[in-house]
Amino acid sequence: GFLINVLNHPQFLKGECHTGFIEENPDLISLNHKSDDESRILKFLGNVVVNETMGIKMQYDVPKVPKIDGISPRDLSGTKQILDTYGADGLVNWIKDQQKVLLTDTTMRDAHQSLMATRIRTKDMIKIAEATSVYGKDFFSLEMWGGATFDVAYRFLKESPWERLEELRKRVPNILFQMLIRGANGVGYKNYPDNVIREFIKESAVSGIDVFRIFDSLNELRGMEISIDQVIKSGKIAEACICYTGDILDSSKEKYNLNYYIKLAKEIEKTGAHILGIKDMSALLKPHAAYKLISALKDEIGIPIHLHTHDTTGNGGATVLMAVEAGVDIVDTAFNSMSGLTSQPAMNSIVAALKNTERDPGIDLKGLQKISDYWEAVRPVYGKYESGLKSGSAEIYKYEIPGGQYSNLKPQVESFGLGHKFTEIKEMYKTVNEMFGDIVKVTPSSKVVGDFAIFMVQNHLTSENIYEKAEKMAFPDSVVAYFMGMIGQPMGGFPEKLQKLVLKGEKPITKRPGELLSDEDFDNIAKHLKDKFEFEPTKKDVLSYALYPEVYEGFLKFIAEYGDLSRLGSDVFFHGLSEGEIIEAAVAEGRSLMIKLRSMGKPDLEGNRTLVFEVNRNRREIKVKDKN
Ligand code: 3PY
Ligand code: ZN
Repeated sequence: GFLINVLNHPQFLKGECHTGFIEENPDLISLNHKSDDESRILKFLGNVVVNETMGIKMQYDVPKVPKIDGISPRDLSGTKQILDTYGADGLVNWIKDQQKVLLTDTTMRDAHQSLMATRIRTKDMIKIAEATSVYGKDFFSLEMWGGATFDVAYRFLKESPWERLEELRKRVPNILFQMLIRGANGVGYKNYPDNVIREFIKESAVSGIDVFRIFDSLNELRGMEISIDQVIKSGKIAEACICYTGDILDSSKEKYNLNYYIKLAKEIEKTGAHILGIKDMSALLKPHAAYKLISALKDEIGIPIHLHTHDTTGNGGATVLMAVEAGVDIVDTAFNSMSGLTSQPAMNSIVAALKNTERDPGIDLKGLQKISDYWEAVRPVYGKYESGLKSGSAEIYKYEIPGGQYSNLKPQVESFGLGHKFTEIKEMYKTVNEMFGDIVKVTPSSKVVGDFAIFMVQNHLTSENIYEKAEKMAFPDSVVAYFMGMIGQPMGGFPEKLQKLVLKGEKPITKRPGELLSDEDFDNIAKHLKDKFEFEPTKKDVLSYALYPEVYEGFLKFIAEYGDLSRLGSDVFFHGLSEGEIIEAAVAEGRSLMIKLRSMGKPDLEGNRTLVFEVNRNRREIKVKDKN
């Protein structure tokens, strides 16, 4: 350890070692690492206990991992082998040859993004990965990356999304991995320079992503073109989306009618995209509209169609079945215990419904049940992130709020002290959409509308009084960026009067933002990280910083302070331990500590509490500041 540490030290690598080098860098001595692990984890646990749980913790069952009966995922041949052997075009041809409807499981991405604020940790995914590769061997793909998972992994879970991808890839060699990328907004909330998008796609492909579902939050083709081009160049599958909004069954709504979608789909096909995605993020695609839309698209385009919807209204299953009837090639579903409400429609139920029909997906239900049972047992640990929604809501047709945003809006609204005004904010979301000229609402345009709605309610603004009352007010950053044209141009343009009010004299852009943003200097980022955090950053580290500078630095600081907690059980990570409880804390590869919380003292005059632990039977005392 010691020699390796010295050899990898940035100062050593730069040839800056003088005689005081080792004294100045005590962290080099790996003997210290052992006790460091211990102090860091106690500091983390102490903080959870004192400032979050007060030592009160429910009992959580350990989720049972189903046996795979001696089957090795390595021996299975699935869609991944088709892509790797025959290439993107070969895979597309294979899709077209299928009579059955193909399934994507979204459990590890959109399902938990939409049900529990994206909080599922890598550890809980890895445990079920091999069983998923066996019992889900006939899936088209697993959507398990992208969207909000990248940000949340670093920001809240303090783990690397790249490691998640790579660890899952090792365990699931047979099924295509799919991610959601927001076109020029990457996995973020703003447009990034073109070279960031290109390098991010390249690196994601190398780490294991096969299918890139690409969309633009305003349905602008030019916001997707760089991504589509790079995915094709990387030899992977480009699934480009139309984001569905409005209601094609309602002839009084003219802006987003059937012709609008057909025109967009044809343009998408011309880009060379392999698959057309229909992204129904807010569950607005009613069952008969799905039939109408997909039947029409099947007549108009030749590439396969992949439907993504949510069950927010309770009609999601019906929408999927009508789409299947109309000839859709692939549909998104989630294991039953992770489905429904703001998540995707229920996979097991859809598989059962299609048994003995022409488009039977041909998947064994007993195996699916085992995986679903696992996730059911995982969920309680994440209970505090669930929305509390108990039933589907037909109101969503009126509000047009995406699944992920809907479940997140309540806590967001509460954090502004406006919890009692939730209904008012939903109404305002609708009003803001009208003020904006009726736009497509999906990350990040949905966030702009949400931020604006909260701002309006907070400041007692209405669509009438805003032009006078808000003349001197600074609008939220996301709103200013939107009206500057920094996430693109909405169909029909910006409402001029509102744009002037928000921009206060600044001149908006009409070009594609990527044409104006200068390329990111990756070498400069690498140097910055190396100097500040004293490690050799990889391309992935540099990209993480390029996408989320503050979040990524926060992650590095957290790891330095508390250690790598990715191996810790989720019950301990989220709920600490109760007085008297003994836990086994895995702190490093092959290294665990037996930790018991013996007692928690009362706050002293400075507000510190003394916690007494036992670590591998040795008494350890620490002081933790009580922030309450
Ligand atoms: C995302 O962009 O994360 C979404 O899931 C949008 O629907
Ligand atoms: Zn979605």
